[in-house]
Amino acid sequence: MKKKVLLFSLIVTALILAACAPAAPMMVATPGSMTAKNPEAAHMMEPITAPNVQPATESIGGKPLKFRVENGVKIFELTTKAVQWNILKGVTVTAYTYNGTVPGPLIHVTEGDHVRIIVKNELPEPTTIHWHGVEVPNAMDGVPGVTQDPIQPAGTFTYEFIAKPAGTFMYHSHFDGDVQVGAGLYAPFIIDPKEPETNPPAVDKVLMLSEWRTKDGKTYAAMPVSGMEPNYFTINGKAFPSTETITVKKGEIVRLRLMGIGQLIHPMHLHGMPFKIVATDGHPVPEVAQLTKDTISVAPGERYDIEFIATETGQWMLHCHILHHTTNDNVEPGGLMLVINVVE
Ligand SMILES: [Cu+2]
Repeated sequence: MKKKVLLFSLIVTALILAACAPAAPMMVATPGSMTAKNPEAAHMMEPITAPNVQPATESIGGKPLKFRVENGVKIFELTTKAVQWNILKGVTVTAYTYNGTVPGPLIHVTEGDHVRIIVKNELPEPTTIHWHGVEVPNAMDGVPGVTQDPIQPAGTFTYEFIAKPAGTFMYHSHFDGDVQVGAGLYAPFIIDPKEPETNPPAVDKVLMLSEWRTKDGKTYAAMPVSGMEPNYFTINGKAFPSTETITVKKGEIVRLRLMGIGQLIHPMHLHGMPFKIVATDGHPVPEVAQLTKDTISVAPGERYDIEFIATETGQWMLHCHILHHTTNDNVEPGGLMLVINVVE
């Protein structure tokens, strides 16, 4: 009798467990993801397009964004829009931008500043902005479907927060990020410390690393996916030799703020002079812990502030050491290279 009861309870337990288990794996959407418009092709496979895309009116991205002050609040205005962006002589991409440039304009503030950023969306699709690494209130974090509704085409949204901590940060789209960020919706965000630096570098540059895919006059969001691989690689929206040459006087301190905003890792190598890693992801590295290196791998989302003294005159290369990334559409030299010109 006892055996029968035991067998019966075992069967009941098994039935309950079977009923509770899901019949098929649950589909969990990535926050902010969007269903492909064309079920035959994932959204990332579609070219970047927008009606009446015009050539960019500016040729250099990442310039400081002007602001106005009202009642102690620094007010910045951003407009997301598509433009034709030149990455190299004879090579133009269709880019999604902040204010018409790649990268978008630099937001440069001081720790503790009250900032308000008014975003107007002139893209043909929704968007949001995430303040990458900045310690913002949750409602300002820019994740569609989680912390806010997407900003619809022709819509606006106002972000407001106290800028903290001091350091090297970025802002970028968080809506269809695999497409929109690759298409150009990224920019630097620098928060200076409240106490000015005692020995600021003579040269202080942001270098945002990213990738592009352009074929037959169409632009696609580059990604490490078969058929979507990049064929151009850019520093601040430009491929070598269209990248900026950084000129510095012998003996001066150079700070480079490397930012990985593409979808590939880039081991950036400096010729001629070693550097120290003085900040990681915006946070200062104590002096005793600062590694001396000549190559630093910058992964997507990471920032490294590196500093060196320009001790040797000459034209010194800074380039990615995945050497395919120093090509333009498979032709060397190109891509992630720039010259640091140390003069007397
Ligand atoms: Cu690389």
